[in-house]
Amino acid sequence: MANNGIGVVGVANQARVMNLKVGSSVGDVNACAEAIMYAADNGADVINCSWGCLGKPSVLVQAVESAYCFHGCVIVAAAGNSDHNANRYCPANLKETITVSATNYSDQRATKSYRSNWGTIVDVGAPGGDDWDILSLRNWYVANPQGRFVGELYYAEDGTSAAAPHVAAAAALVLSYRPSFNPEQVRQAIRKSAVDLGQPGFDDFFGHGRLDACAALLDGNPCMALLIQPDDGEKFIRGENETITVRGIADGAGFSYWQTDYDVKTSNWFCRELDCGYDRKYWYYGGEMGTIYVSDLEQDGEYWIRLMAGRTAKRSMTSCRLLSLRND
Ligand SMILES: [Ca+2]
Repeated sequence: MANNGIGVVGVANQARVMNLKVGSSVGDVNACAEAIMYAADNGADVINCSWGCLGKPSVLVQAVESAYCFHGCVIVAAAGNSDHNANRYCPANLKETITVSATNYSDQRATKSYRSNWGTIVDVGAPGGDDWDILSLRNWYVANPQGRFVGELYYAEDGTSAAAPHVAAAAALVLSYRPSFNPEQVRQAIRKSAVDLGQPGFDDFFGHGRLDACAALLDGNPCMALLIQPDDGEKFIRGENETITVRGIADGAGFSYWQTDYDVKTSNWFCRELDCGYDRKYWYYGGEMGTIYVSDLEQDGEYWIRLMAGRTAKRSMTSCRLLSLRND
């Protein structure tokens, strides 16, 4: 029961919860994949993954793709707490998942107990606490690290594992309000309504901003922008790769244009527009949206790519990816 002065309450407190155990202190990647499939097969609308592993194990990739494509599940993933690029961790690094970094009480990056992961793959930030200040139900197998038990039943936690469920719950609210939304529309509604923090516009740490669950319910027709190629963090080698093909999705009600551009990662602006020769007034669904010629990239290192899709420049959605170019 909410608002009775006892314990904690979730963001979507009327959502039904399916708990699936995939390990104790350490999970097994096959069990994680099986749990995702079990949840999808048994009607879960939203799947929260407050865990991750290195790389992109094929069993996880397949489970997430299947849950997303065939079951229409919204899948939320914690970015991780290692102060690394989140594109190293699965399922945060999969294009199907909504990837969540952690913010603190002051809408800043949490730094006291964990340092959230970051990167172009981050969709939004959400409250993840700082200095063990998110109250959660206690796991009975856990000892009492740093005295973090609160009373009999609760446990003080923080990190992106605490941040991701806020977004999963907001996704449940969006779906309860707009049941016809597909997972991509839910993601775009959450992104578009997020409160911009840090560097203006999309940035490496807060993604599109900090979750605003109430505002996420307001737009019934968000435009969609999603880059699907190249993969975030994909590496290209000068001499071996001559071109880099960009593909993505641009769609939505009232959609009127899309644009792709790129620039060196260190710059704040995306100033090199990709001229693809296609008509940008029409929606795209996985089509080619431009080609980057490696010979046009003067220096080796990291580059951003951005897709904007929308009704007007001020009301556009963006999707960003990172690529790296090497010389060997
Ligand atoms: Ca920002």
